[in-house]
This record gives sequence, C-alpha cells and structure tokens, in this order.
Amino acid sequence: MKKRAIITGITGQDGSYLAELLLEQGYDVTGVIRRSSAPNFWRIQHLLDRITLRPGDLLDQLSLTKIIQEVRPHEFYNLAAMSFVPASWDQPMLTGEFNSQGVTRVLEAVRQVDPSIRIYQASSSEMYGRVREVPQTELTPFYPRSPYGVSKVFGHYITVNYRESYNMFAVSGILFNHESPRRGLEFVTKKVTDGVARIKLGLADTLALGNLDAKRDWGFAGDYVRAMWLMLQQDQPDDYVIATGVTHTVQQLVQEAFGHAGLDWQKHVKTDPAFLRPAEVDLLIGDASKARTALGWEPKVDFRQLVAMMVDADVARLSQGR
Ligand code: NAP
Ligand code: F7E
Repeated sequence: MKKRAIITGITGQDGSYLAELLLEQGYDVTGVIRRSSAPNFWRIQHLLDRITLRPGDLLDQLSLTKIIQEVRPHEFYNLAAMSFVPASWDQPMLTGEFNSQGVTRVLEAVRQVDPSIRIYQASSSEMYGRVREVPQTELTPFYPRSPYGVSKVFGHYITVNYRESYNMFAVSGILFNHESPRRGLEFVTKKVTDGVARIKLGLADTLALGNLDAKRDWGFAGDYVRAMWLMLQQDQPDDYVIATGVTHTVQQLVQEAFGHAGLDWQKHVKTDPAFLRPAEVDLLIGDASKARTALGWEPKVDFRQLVAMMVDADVARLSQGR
C-alpha cells in the first residue's frame, strides 16, 4: 500500500523539496494551498502532474479537518508559516495566528480525525535568539528576539504538549537556516546571489544590505527535508536540531558569492539602515550530533557549494530573462 502524506506550505522552498523526496519514496502527496488571485506554483510546476493540491489555510480549522478526513494521511508535514523575520514586526498578530495557533489547529485537526497520524512541525533556530549556549543543542534554552521567534516557540511547545498529552507521534525539527536556488528573494542568501548575478550581467551596479556581522549556520534545503522525513520514520517521536555545525558572517557570504562570480564585493555592496532589525540574532551555530547519531543524517552540501549553486542558478535564470 502506498503511503500518503499531506504537506502544508508545499508552494514554499521546503515544501517543494519535500514533495520531490516523498514522490521518490513512492508516497501519494497532497499539498495544502491557500487561495490567491494568481497561481504561485513556480517551485512545484514540475510536480503538478504527480501531486494533488487541495485548498486550505492555517487560519481555517474546518479546511484542515476536511482535508485530513478526505486524504487520511499516514504523515502530516506542517511547513506553512509566515517565515520572513522582519515581516513579523510589521504583522505580529498575524504571525501568531499562522505560526502559533495555526500549529494548534493542525494538531487538533489531526487529533480529532486520527491521532495515529504522524506530524512534523517546522521549528526554527530563531527560537534560540540571544543564544544561551554555543553551539545550540536540543537542550539549549530559548530566548527568541522577534515576534517570529516567539511564535515559533509556541508552535514548538504545543507540539511537545500534544505528544505528551495525547501520546501522539508529533515531532519538532529545530532547523537552522537552509537555502537553495528556490529561496524567497527577500532572504539574505538569495538577495546576495541574485544581486551578484545582476551585477555580473550588467543589470545592476549596487546591492544594499543590513547587518553584515550577523552569523548564521547555513545549509542546503534539499539536505534538510531528508531530516524531516527521517524524523517521522523513527520508532519513537522526538525533537532534533538540524544544522551543519559551521557558521559564517553575512560578510563572508557576500565575499564568497561575489568571489565566485569574479567580482570585488567592496565595489558594489552598500549598507542601508532600512535593513537593520529592531532586535538582532547575532550568532547561530547548531550541534546536530543527536540527528547524526539517531537518524544517521548528515548534510551533503557545504557552504561554498551552496553559495556556488545559488549564484550559478541566478546567473542562468537571469541570462534567460526570467
Ligand atoms: P517559505 O518558502 O516562506 O514557504 C512558506 C509556505 O507557507 C508557503 O507555501 C506559503 O504559501 C505557506 N503559507 C503561509 N501562510 C499560510 C497559511 N495561512 N495557510 C496555508 N499556507 C500558508 O518557507 P520555507 O523556507 O519553505 O520554510 C518552511 C517552514 O520551515 C516554515 O514554517 C518556516 O518558518 C520554517 N523554517 C524555515 C527555515 C529556513 O531556513 N528556510 C528554518 C527553520 C524553520 P504561499 O505560497 O501561498 O505564500
Ligand atoms: O537573515 C542579516 C539579517 O532574512 C539572515 C528564515 O528562514 O532562517 C531565516 O531567518 C541574517 C540576519 O534569515 C540583510 O539581519 C543583513 O541576521 O536571511 P535572513 P533569518 O532572519 O535568519 C530562520 C532559521 C527561520 O526560521 C526563518 O523562517 O542576515 N541581513 N542584510 C539581512 N537579511 C535580509 N533578509 N536582508 C538583508 O538585506
């Protein structure tokens, strides 16, 4: 019998890679999409003949219950969220509705239809915020620094709580920043690699950025969705940190990306206070030892390969006028 999975956030970066992985594993994949006035399928265009899309929204409990009743999945991956940290200061209430109560709605819908369905919740290294420990593990206390981080802490603990209250197989992956050519344009990696490609092709001359000193543990999204799937294949539900264990500053990212294209970053990069945040997360570096040991997971793409992959993809895309 084919396994069935539901993915919320299938139109996003991670949803698209996870759908590919589950199809390769022989799953029937259903994606939850929210209504929009125009299709937003550029990341899953190549999968549309192999997946099923159903309308639903994290704000609408009934839509979630209906999809779960009709699909009766074995696994439910909750990847949908308001995921851009700066936007969470502009819309803190909506961020909480999506990222906090949205998770409760998912858990409650699963519990009511069939509590044996396995659930993955997309937790985040942003929960560590002003870090209490270096590197960060599953046991490091949280100290979020944005409404986004705060909302994800709620999502994390409500998942733990449903596991402990109702004996559900509900797990949280605490994933550090992961990127790819499918990353949204506003995130710093993609903004930099897109900017490099534009400058290389003579389409732009400068790139404006915010804090160049922030440090992030950047990995490849394709590697990280494998960890999500592995977490749901275990005998016991548990939470895991997923990270490379290597950190770089935004400036090192910039140097690497411009260097890969044969450009001098100092001639093109400007800083603009408009991109600074009200409160910053200065340093993230994860210790994924537990996932390496228990899941047999390890990242395959390192920082240099990731940056090269993203710059090359953006140069190719923009060269074709897309
Ligand atoms: P993304 O590219 O921004 O995708 C977010 C997805 O959520 C999109 O498909 C979006 O749909 C959907 N969505 C947003 N609000 C929704 C709602 N109310 N109802 C239904 N769907 C909704 O994010 P990502 O990078 O793939 O991240 C996936 C998840 O992992 C998110 O929960 C994020 O917070 C978390 N996370 C990401 C990282 C990272 O570095 N990428 C690290 C840790 C945790 P539309 O296409 O309609 O907007
Ligand atoms: O910022 C600095 C910025 O927006 C990274 C989300 O997927 O990962 C992501 O959150 C760093 C920050 O990602 C610019 O101040 C400098 O220190 O790419 P980002 P993020 O905020 O770390 C976590 C794990 C998630 O869970 C989130 O969903 O880069 N930075 N200059 C800049 N950032 C942006 N966006 N734009 C700049 O111009």
